[in-house]
Amino acid sequence: MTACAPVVPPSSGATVDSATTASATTSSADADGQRALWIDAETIALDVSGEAEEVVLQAAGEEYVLEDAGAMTEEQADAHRRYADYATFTVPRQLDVAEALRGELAVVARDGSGGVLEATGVQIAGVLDDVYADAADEDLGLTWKNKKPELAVWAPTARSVELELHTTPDAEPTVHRMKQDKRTGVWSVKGKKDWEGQFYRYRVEVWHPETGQVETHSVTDPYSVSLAADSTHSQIVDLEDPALMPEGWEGLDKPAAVDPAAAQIWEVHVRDFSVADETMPEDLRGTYSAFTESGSTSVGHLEDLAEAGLTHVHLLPTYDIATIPEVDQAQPDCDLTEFAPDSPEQQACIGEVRGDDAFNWGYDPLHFNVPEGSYATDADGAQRILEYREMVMALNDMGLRVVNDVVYNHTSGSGLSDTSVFDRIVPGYYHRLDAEGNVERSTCCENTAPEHTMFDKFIVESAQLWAETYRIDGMRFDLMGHHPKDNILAVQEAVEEIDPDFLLYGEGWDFGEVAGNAMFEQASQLTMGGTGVATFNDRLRDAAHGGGPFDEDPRMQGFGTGLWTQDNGSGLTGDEGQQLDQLLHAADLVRIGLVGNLADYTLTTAGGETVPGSELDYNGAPAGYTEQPGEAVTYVDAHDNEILFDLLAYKLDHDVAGLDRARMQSVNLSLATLSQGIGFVTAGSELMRSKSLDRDSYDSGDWFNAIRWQCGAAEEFGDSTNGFGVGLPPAWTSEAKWPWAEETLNAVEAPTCEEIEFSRDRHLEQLRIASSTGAFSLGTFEDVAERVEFPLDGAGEPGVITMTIDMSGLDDAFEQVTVIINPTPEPVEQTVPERAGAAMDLHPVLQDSVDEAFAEAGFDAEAGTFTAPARATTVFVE
Ligand SMILES: [Ca+2]
Ligand SMILES: [Ca+2]
Repeated sequence: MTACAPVVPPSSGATVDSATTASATTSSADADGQRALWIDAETIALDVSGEAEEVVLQAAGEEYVLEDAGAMTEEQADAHRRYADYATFTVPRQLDVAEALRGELAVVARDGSGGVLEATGVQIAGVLDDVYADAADEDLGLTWKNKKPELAVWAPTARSVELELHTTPDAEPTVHRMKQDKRTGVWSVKGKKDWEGQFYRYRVEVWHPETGQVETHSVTDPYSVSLAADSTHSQIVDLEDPALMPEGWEGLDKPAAVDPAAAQIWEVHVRDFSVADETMPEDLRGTYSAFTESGSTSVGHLEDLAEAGLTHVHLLPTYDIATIPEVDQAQPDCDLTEFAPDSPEQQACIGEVRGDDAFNWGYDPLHFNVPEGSYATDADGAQRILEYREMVMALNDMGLRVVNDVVYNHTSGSGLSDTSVFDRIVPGYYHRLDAEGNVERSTCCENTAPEHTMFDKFIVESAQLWAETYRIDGMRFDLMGHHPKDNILAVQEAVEEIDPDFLLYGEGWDFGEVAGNAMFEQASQLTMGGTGVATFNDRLRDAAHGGGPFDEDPRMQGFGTGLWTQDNGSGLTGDEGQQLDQLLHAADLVRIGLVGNLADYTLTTAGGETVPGSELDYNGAPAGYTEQPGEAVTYVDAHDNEILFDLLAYKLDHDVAGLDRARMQSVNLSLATLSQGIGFVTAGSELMRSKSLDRDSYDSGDWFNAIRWQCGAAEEFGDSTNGFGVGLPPAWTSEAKWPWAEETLNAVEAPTCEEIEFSRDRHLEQLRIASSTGAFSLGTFEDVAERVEFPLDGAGEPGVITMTIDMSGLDDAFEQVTVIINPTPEPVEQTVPERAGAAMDLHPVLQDSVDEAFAEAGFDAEAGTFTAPARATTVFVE
């Protein structure tokens, strides 16, 4: 559920100088926290009950008596839902609001005898949005006019802002005045032609609540488009410069549009993709440029996937990341290949250097509009821009569209920290504060506030920049439920102007301070239906797995892991009767998942009830919540939590071995690939990729993360075929699971190279089946409701799903499609009387399957009986 992990500050490559000067201002005796909210130019809200006789604002060394304005208006209460019961007070007209906002503020409430009831600081986001509303229409960051750069930064509370210009990052800067527009709070400077290529920072003098003092610091530009290595300085670069565009970029033929319901996504980390590929030139391993190396094993595999029907490559974060040093990266100081499969040594050795090594997932944004430098062959400056575009172009040329994982819901730092960019320019504005004035951290990190005008604007413009200047084809919003729905819809409108087929999806989880629409209407699973923005579908995922990602004991079984049909002896699922009940409910959840979790799709449950998806229970929430099938991202694994092979290692009975383990991999992946929703698979699961049971590999180094392309033959990566048994998973995320990990690493064998090839071939077959017909991407609620049926409902063989798709009149490929999903250890017969007399055949792809078990598949036309092999998804067509 959480997409990010605790951030380890980089020990090298601090981004900016720390505060250089500070001067005391008038201080308000004993004021603590920031519990007063200045919500618009005239109004301050405060949690005081009736006994306050006098409430005053202390600003600029003066005290102003506030007039009691009673309860919040309805509009105010809606805009500030968490504080709807606060009292409001009117700010006197003689107060110079702009001036007051440049210094320390305190609100003091006193009772009738002068006793202090409350003395606290003031949150100012609301008043800034009101007073400087016009800033929303300004161009910020770097713009070019007649080949001359202009720089603009919004800093309404700053006392001064100057531009420090450096010919190189190490050179002494020349300092240039910036002019403030008092109406918008924007400071700007017009540059000369020869500023191009130079480096800069803003020298900001601003009162900061963290120290209660005026601080002067040099800060990079949040709107940076290029950076020096390790993000020490922003760089003045024209993204339209032809030197930063690969040959053919302007005339690039984008792949044809794909309906979301037909999208097949492969989620990959830039470094994992190629760092262990020995056929990749060494200097390109782990880089953007690796994707351009046709002829390498990794790219050849991607070409095979594309040819079979993969449509999108989803890249884990590629904006400027705070936690990967871009130069001088540390290496583990030991021979990782020499330790035992269940040893704690590997993770211990990686743990020593993990803060400084080249690996992190990257859920710790530093600059949102610049590609990360460590993935470029030269981290210093604009080379990364060119190489990023070359990557996009290479993927597009394979017919693959590119999706960026974007993490606007938090930043790496806030306050005065070295990784704080926004908050050193407009302190207290860009992050979401709690009632005390502390930054909310429910995302794991410093939660941002997209509900504030200027961060909403930033996100929309950032998305536009990636869509327009990097020509990406989609975005995945990390913890999208932490954004207002309006913010995501504004992004959608903006990117669709650039590309009407831009794909948008995100994590629509509902938790933290925003949960239940507590602050605004969120962009969550239950609110995004009908928008065309998809959300990850945890319902099918959990039903297939059994249990949930946060179980203490990882052995709980589900639909795809042997529940009831091959018990693993963990004792977690009760007696046989209880197991059967759980299995039947899990199968119901998988069925609604196969149709894209449509709220209004009607199905008959195992209990015999006929209900719409919205009334099927998922842990107390509605299982069905979408309006259109393409609004569900259907998946059984992702970068978060155990990868599929490891999940199966924990959950499947240990006796499942050899090809049967590969078959279980494929039958689970088929749930994503052959669903009506968006199909989503994490890279390498088709190759039985393992992370040695690591459930959160965000900082586990290349060793636990890399895709092992040479099946145990890449020297530096040891002899594990797939990454299984390369040590106990890292203690910093997985130590609590070590007892089970140790047992599992010893009891389960890593797959053979032949089994891995088998798994890959089976996945390619399933992609080919999905792309051979429109049957698995009908695209609309109406077609799905009319054409997809589960004729045996919950009443067939327990743990087996039979699905029919009526394609008459829809495509040239087939009239009828019947799918038997059978993760059980036995072959099954499923009789569908309606199909009696039909001429159903095994799908042509399966007639040539690498799995000889499909030879046993068959159809008895007289009775309408399908025979399907064990541990397989069998597709019949007419
Ligand atoms: Ca970086
Ligand atoms: Ca690291």
